[in-house]
Amino acid sequence: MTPRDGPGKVERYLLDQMVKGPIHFTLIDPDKSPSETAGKVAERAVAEGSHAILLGGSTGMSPEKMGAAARAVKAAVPVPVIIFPEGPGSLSREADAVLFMSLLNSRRLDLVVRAHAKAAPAVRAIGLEPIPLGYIVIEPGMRVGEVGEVDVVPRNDPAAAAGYALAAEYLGMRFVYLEAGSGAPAPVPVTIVEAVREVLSIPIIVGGGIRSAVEARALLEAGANGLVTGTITEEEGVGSAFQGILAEVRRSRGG
Ligand code: 1GP
Repeated sequence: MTPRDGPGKVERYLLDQMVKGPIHFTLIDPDKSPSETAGKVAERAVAEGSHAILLGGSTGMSPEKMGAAARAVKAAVPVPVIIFPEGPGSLSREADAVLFMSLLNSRRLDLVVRAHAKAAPAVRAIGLEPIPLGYIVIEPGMRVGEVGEVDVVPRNDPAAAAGYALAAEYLGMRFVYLEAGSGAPAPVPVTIVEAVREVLSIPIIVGGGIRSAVEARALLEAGANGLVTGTITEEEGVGSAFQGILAEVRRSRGG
């Protein structure tokens, strides 16, 4: 056995940033934003203070498409480029890391662990940094809730969310992601973020349906360590709503 070195470079960057205050991830879908657009969106998002770029979102991603997007984003910005996978087809050595995530409340065993057993050797072979993460889908869940055959955590059941999150921490996962689903009409309820914060010592990332500064502030005050937005830049680019959300993140960081 060779002892591992612990968290990799990207994970250490995220944790170092999170110690200073909450951070923001810009999610870009390489299917909707071809590489040139992806590079431009990333550049403008990072200029507003976004801390990392997540690449992912659609089903049927190819390593070529992911690779082209990762290359374009890396050429445009100095922050980490992290794959938010929908399956093994999302993996590309051009990115810096991959959210190595288990969809904890899925009824599909492959999404809880089996796809991971197939993907792990490839992740190792191409030298992608895996970031161990428990992914918990909260009502309504949108497309990931359907495709992922998820038993969504009801919006009025913070205890259920806290149970999944604590199980993730006890299983050794190093981040928890609370997901309302891309394009959700409302983000994860603050009561759920508060309940998870209460029991967890690892960072909480929250995404899905965050469209305004008011929503961002409420989630940050509830204890989110990271916010993810995707739809907003797809629909409006880096406009006033995005800037408002980033202003809240900066404010929470004391800047
Ligand atoms: C989706 O949580 C992310 O996985 C982002 O959601 O597209 O609603 O911002 P939005």
